[in-house]
Amino acid sequence: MSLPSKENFSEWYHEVIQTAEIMDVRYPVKGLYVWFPFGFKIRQFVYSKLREIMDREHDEVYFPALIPETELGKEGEHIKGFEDEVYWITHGGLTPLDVKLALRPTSETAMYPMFKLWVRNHADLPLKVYQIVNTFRYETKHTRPLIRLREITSFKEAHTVHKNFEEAEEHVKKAIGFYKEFYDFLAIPYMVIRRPEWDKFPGAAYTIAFDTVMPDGRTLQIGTVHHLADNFAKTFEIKYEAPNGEHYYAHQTCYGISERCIAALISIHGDDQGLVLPFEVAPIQIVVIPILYKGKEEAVMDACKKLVDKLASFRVILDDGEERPGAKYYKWELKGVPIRFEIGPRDAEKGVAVASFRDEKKKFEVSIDEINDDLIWQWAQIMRERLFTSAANRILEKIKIVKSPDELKEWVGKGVAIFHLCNNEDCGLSLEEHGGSLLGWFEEVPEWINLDVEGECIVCGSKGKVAALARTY
Ligand code: A5A
Repeated sequence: MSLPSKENFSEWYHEVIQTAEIMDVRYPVKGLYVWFPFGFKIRQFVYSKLREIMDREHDEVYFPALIPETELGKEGEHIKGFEDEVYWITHGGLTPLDVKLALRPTSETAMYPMFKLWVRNHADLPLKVYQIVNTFRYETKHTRPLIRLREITSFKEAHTVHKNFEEAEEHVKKAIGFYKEFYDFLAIPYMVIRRPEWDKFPGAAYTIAFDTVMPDGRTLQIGTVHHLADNFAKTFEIKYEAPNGEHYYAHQTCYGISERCIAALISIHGDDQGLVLPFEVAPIQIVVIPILYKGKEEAVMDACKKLVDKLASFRVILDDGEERPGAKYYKWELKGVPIRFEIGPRDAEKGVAVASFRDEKKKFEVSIDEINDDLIWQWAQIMRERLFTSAANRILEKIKIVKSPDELKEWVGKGVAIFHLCNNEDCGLSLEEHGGSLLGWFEEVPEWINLDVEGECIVCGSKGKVAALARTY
């Protein structure tokens, strides 16, 4: 069975998730999905990179999944933002609970009462922790596997505590750097955008988001970094004693990434044949396919085995099954195997293999003697750069610089509109009337978008900065 064309992105996505065995969407609860073994392996490789980045500066922790109503409700803005989305546990068996327990929608209110106990003195700061856990949100917008879940299974949330606003702000910049490194590794182009006031994280001073552009022109928020100032510290009494003996409220940050990173990975690099995965995160990195002809089997199999032995440090498969080569190509293309080698009788004689990369259909010959780890890693690096460039080029087709609200109105629905906008709320809100959401203002305009930073607000003509508006997932 072949996949729908990626032109019909929504159908393509739904099919590829199921047939490439990422998620089984047949679980009988809305918004909850099952990871297949193959999908879970992708998750493992993607998240081990995220862990590696986090482990450099954070300690990993684990906080409980249940939060008492009394804690969840303490920070006014926070609970206002989440009250529609919380799942409640009201009973233990048949006994009603004295205090209702929330299934964590995120863990500020699980962690911060404990941070109050952990932070006493300036020497306890900065405190930097993270956890990778499941969280629950009763989402009312259309649910989709990996994109909008009611059980987010792979929620990486980091929480930090600092002496003052400035130090927390320095850390916000660092967190943005961590996320850039992560998405560069996945070859996913992103925009780093400061959300407007009305769209910041409930309880935050400000929110900076990573947005990418999906093949249908809608954006996907693939991570957020929040400066919490001392809002939660005041609520949860997180104070420290300074060297001068005075007590001060701490300032905090938090930042999160979910399995949306895998949704982006699949959607942005995939094609009509299926997954296209960067080498490092592919569960199978290399496949070797013998092209067998009667009487010449042994020489071909020997050459294949020799090659597979040389590639022992990678996740490599020798596919010597009964299927025809075409069926094998099809199967491994669907799974996104980055490098394929074929060896037929004449190749075996010459001591070469025919190589091809998943993202390029070109085949080329390479001498088996010349294949080694360095060469493969070189290819992996080149492939990542190629994936990034072609993703950025496709995304650019979905981005338009607009010079007026009318032009914006024309374009919304097709993709992302980029323009200059002042910081007057009315100007931003007036644009949302044309459909789509104001994503906010670029923290820095990425090189691949190539646009002047200064300009006049397309609504009122006063001084503006580069902003974006799009329909979002
Ligand atoms: N505590 C902070 C970090 C927090 O919860 N931030 S957040 O609400 O913005 O979520 C972090 C990231 O999780 C979002 O940027 C988004 O990429 C992802 N996310 C949020 N809701 C989701 C959902 N229902 N399904 C999948 N991913 C989701």
